[in-house]
Amino acid sequence: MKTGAMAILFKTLLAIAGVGMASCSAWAGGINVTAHSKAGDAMVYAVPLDTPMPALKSDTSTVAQEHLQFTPYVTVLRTGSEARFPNYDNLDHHVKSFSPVKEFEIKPAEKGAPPVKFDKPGVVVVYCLIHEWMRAYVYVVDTPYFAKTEAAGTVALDSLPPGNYEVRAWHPDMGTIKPPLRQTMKVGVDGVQQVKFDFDFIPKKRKPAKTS
Ligand SMILES: [Cu+2]
Repeated sequence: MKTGAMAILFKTLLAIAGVGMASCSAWAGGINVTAHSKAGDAMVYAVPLDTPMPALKSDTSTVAQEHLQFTPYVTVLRTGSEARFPNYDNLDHHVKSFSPVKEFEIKPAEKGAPPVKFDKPGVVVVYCLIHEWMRAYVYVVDTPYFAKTEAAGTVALDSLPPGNYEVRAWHPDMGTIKPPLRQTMKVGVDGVQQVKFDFDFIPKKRKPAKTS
């Protein structure tokens, strides 16, 4: 079915427009990123090639189990960060990842389970062993500069220090084997950058949350 979707070459255009914000500060050029595509939930991240990486901020993400779905569907976080998986439903869920990047399990009885630390980069697929349709993606990246496209296809990466970056884009529908699309770009203190990514698939429509 994936090959079926591939047969129709659907060019999803992800355009990244960098707009310098030289007035903000001397060191942080910063860029605004705009993605024009039907691929919501695409992850876009910029890996600095020649500027030092800022220190890791302790920042805990939340992937809730709510209305028999994981919310959000995709989460991007920096290597070394943590995520909680609270259950907001009045019934049991059984959270499980088999991914080599981070294998973990939160059993139904574990209320208030501690956050899970993601210490390796890569894709983590999270399932519920009770409700087979429930699925979430945690995408762990070695950079603090990341964002996720909204349903409308827009995304913003702010405060990139000037320098050279490898900008990468990945979407859950690419599967866990395919590497992200990548391009290098130079970010200055001003000026406009354009990066385009062509996804050669149609993003799948996800089923709405179940209510019973
Ligand atoms: Cu469940």
